[in-house]
Amino acid sequence: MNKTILITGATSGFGKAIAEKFAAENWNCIITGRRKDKLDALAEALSSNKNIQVLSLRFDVRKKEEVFTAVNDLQNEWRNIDVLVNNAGLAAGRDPFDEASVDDWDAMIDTNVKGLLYVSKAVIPLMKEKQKGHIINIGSTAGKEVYKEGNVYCASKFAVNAVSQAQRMDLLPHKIKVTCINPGAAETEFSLVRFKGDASKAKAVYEGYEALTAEDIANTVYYCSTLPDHVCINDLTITCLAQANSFYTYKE
Ligand code: NDP
Ligand code: 8X3
Repeated sequence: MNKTILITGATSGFGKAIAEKFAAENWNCIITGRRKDKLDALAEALSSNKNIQVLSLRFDVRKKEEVFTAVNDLQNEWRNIDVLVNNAGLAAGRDPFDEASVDDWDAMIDTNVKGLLYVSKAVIPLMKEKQKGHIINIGSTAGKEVYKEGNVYCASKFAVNAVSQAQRMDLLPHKIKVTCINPGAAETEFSLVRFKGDASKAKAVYEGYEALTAEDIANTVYYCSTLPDHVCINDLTITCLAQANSFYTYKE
């Protein structure tokens, strides 16, 4: 029987690559996000593998009701979720603390922290029922060391790190694994979103070195998900060769 993965933020970047990787490995996929056109296109592409089932759920992780309704309404055949990847997230702006926008702060805290809490809270009962499951939270190097003008984005990823540690302890009695994966810079839509559509500013982030790709992260998530039952990667930081930590990248 196929295993099932639920991925938040599957419409681009890491989430999309994770869906493609797991679908190629014959996992049933629940793909989620806000952009319907992107979800539909991905669902159609994944469904070319006739060995798997694909379900797309459109919801905004910031909206508690939408999250709980989507998960609670899952049909029986979709309630057996083996892996949840809490990936949906964003950086909004990169400004000194005193100049940053409060709306940007709200967007990051609401999505990266509260969204992750809501989705986890909705899915955990399904895993508890079978006393098995794996939650993979996408943190960041920004959750390991704060960098200049990273303020609230970094804070939101420090929170992901803390929540992952807490989940791991509290969910142990239910045999639910919790892994926090902390990527460094990877070229996705991330910087385009951060710089609000400014493509040249976004591109400049990845100039002078070879950044990670979304596929690198998908392969890492797949590795963590397919270890023996008694093995759990608790915390994993992954950067490209040129990046030493959150604030030092060697650029040619
Ligand atoms: P992308 O911008 O390419 O993808 C972000 C995904 O999150 C999209 O699918 C988007 O879907 C979804 N999303 C954003 N807001 C919401 C929301 N409110 N409700 C539901 N879905 C939402 O970025 P990445 O793939 O790079 O980022 C994925 C995760 O990885 C994020 O948590 C990010 O912080 C983290 N990360 C990224 C790094 C990088 O350098 N790229 C490095 C370290 C961590 P839609 O817009 O359709 O809702
Ligand atoms: C995304 C990577 O370096 O922009 O979390 O914070 S970075």
